[in-house]
Amino acid sequence: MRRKQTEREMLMRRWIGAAGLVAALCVGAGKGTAVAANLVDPPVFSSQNGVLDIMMVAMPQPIPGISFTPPNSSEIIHPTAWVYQICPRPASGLSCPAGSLTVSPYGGVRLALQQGNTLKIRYVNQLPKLDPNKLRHETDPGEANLYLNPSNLHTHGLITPARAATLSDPTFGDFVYVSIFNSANGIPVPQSTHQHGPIVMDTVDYKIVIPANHPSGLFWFHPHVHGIALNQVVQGLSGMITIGSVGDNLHGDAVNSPWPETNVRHLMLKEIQVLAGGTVNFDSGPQPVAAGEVLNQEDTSFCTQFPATGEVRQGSCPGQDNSGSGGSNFTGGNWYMTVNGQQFPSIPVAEADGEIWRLATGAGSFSWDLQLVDDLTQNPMTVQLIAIDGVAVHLPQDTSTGAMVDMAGGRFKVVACPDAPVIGATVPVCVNEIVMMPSSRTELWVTYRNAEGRITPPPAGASATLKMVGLTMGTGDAWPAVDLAKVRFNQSGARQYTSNQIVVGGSTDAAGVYQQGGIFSAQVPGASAAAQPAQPAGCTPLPPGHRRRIFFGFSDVTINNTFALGYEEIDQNGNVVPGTQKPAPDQLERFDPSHTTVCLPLGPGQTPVRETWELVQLSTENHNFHLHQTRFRKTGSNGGVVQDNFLLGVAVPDASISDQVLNNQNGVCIISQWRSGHCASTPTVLDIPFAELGEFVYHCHILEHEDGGMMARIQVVPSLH
Ligand SMILES: [Cu+2]
Repeated sequence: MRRKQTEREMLMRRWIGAAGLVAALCVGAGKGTAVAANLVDPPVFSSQNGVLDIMMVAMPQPIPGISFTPPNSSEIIHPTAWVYQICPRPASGLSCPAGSLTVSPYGGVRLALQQGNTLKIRYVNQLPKLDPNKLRHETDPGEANLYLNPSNLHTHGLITPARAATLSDPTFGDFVYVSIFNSANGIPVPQSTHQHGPIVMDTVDYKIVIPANHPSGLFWFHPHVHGIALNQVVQGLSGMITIGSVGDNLHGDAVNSPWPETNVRHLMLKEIQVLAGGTVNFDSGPQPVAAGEVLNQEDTSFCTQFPATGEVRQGSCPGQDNSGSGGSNFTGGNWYMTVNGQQFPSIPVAEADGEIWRLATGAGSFSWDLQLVDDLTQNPMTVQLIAIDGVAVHLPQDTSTGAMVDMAGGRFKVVACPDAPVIGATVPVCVNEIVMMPSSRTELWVTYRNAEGRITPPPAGASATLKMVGLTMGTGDAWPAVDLAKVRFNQSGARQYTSNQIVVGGSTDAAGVYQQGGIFSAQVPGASAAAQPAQPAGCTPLPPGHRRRIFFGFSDVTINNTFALGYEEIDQNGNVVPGTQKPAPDQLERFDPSHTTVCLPLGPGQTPVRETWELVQLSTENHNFHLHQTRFRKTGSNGGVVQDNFLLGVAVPDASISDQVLNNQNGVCIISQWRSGHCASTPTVLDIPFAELGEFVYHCHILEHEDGGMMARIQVVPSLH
């Protein structure tokens, strides 16, 4: 049974834990075999006296937790990931000193912040130069420098300004348009079109102030340079951020006990394709690859989607030969799926009251469909859903099961919560299957439950397998099934927390952020009319009753990989406002960083603005919608499910245009076909508050699609009044 720790003890132990992780992984790697080690939480960097001041060096490093043996070889290869090496910021220089305060785990770290803190990061790019023939977007407009491997940082889900550096303040806020180049790779050539924004050599200082009224929750960070975000995230660059603590959004019995704060796990799911050698097909044609090389421009058909009869996949699936259908031969390679950088770890659940699991994904394009399958019955176990995308799932008691699923965009399968009466006018949400598209976060109460979902002491030897059960994205990618971890329920002793549901909700929950003083209600800090002497042309408030409509599809339906977005404004009667269509009527466009699609001022007195957006799917492949610097909810779900990525359904073209769809791998309609009823697709309608200034983006978070152009620029400016 795990010893309970006070918060103070946990703070003191965090650095020790960081050093311990590195040591544990090295022991396993030294034996040259996969070790079923217990899952270790990511190393934690906590703010001190209101500030977290660190250096993050993006750099290559072998993955100790993955031991790959190529075919016909006894050699053990630890594939090279790109990791963030992190340390407290040194007094000078651009490298972290050797020692226990410096960590660089492939599995990622957690930056633990509190409301009102300042996150200061000296970000250093030491990533290697790339082979242009192994990149997808080298010939796209403005992407000629991508082989130099520029990077930057986005703090996903944080509600903070998207601030560029100025002469008076050389630090950046959460600003994705800056590109940081490693000078060792050569000097980038400025582009005449599609220039991303500032080019900076080697290092940038970020200063991200967490508002005092920022919601508590689980967030994450990753690079966001358009055209190469997929490659960098897939090769390992991501980590977690937490604001506040789990208990901030729990109440009832839960806060009167040291549990659950002391029984929290953080699980970062990552996946990486490792090649056996030979040749692999890239957009440029077949290219030689080395044994152990990482394929960061992922091929979704690397493995068969489901294992053959009797095949066991523990943390990886074997590469298959696709050469018969014109693809690559991945035989001998492995696609690894890890938790905190560990391949198929054990997770002992020993606390009588169970544990809170906070899951994040460091995925580029990969979507997980997760179940915790009881090894004895082979049935998915019931867990209580605590939060999604860092927001407590606090639903009114009259919320129907169907409404829950609808509000959440089909992100989980709801089942009964036995013996869990309504407490405090909220209903618990129990689930036994969870879909996590790229950028999703999910928080769960995991404790042993029997086949009926009832909490009960586990029988001796009870265990379950955390499984990715396989997921197909409409007519798009088919992601493979792989077992991720073994969970052992060794729970004993008396329960201290005796309720059968955790009551979620708190001052910063879905409803709290809109109340007086909440981040979507209070005046926006730092905004003033004086700071904005003139509005950008056309930057006016959306008239009352009007909506913005975003189309998800292709800029050219005859060509694959031209992912794009369309835009129009519609009036209170649902009619298109003439002249608002971008780039033009019936057209979609690929991301152009020099082109602002949406601009809006804050409300009178520099207050947050709420808008209604409609998302229209034109593809028969799923996408998910993400908008920086805020979060959103489906209209009609007041106080309900709030999130920062939303799974879009798929378009259903009718027979008159099905040939066109069949001829296209991903399937897509054009806007006029949707208008004329030949492409059935119900808009997703979102209520979106804007409470931060700056220039940022909205996009599909499947990074293959984002890099391909399914992204657009948005700007929020101060009000003139
Ligand atoms: Cu997409």
